[in-house]
Amino acid sequence: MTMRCDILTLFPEMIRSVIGASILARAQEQGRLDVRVVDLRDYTDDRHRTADDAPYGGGVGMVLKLEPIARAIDALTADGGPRRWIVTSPRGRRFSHEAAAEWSRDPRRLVFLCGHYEGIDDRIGATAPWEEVSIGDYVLTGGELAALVMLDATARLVPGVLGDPSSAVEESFVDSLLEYPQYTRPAEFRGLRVPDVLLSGHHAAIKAWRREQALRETHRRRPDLLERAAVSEDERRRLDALDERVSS
Ligand code: 6GU
Repeated sequence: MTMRCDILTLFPEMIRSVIGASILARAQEQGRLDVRVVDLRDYTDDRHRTADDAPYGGGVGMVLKLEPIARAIDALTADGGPRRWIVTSPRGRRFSHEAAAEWSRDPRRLVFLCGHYEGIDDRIGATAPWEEVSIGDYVLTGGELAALVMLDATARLVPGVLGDPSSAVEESFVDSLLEYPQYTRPAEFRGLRVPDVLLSGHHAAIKAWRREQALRETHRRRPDLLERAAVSEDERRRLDALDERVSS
């Protein structure tokens, strides 16, 4: 499988530099990922390559102009291939692991239009069936970082992108538990020891310890996740018992 996407941006170097300095570069070389970066300024028609302008009606900030985006879309869709249209916006629905998993299986090219908070001329709504997506409740200077976050989270779920097929693909948030703690060599450093059970070679004991740690860490840090997690009656009782010890 290959993830295909087009990223429409005013800062193409920002996108290229991040992809070039990450595992995504290898994924591109191996053909698992095919990212095209489109510089919206290439679709402007004035000497200054103007892609934004002051808002009608007044107010602060600049608004992304309609024409460069519409022309970039025309050039993009000349091949007629199916596409999924995503525009980054802090007012969009919240991006999540579930969205990443769904996008990673979508056979369409994903188009990411990197917006800016002051906005994009609202008439882009007529250019394609855009889905507005946000990465969280804070405001970025532009949608590039948001698009990169979504690209990265999605691409790592495409089979082969991470190399080892079983490697971490759907680790956290799928079963709604946080990860258990990890350790690597040395077994002791400045008196800090790795838990004995991990050095024991007893696979069943290690598995049970990891499960217990994942449950406890989730209970402590993100109790909201536990509500939809697959947790047995017995495990729930043990977690409740932890609370009683704390409050007494
Ligand atoms: Cl998708 N774009 C911008 N500009 N800011 C954001 C965002 C997106 N998500 C959270 N903040």
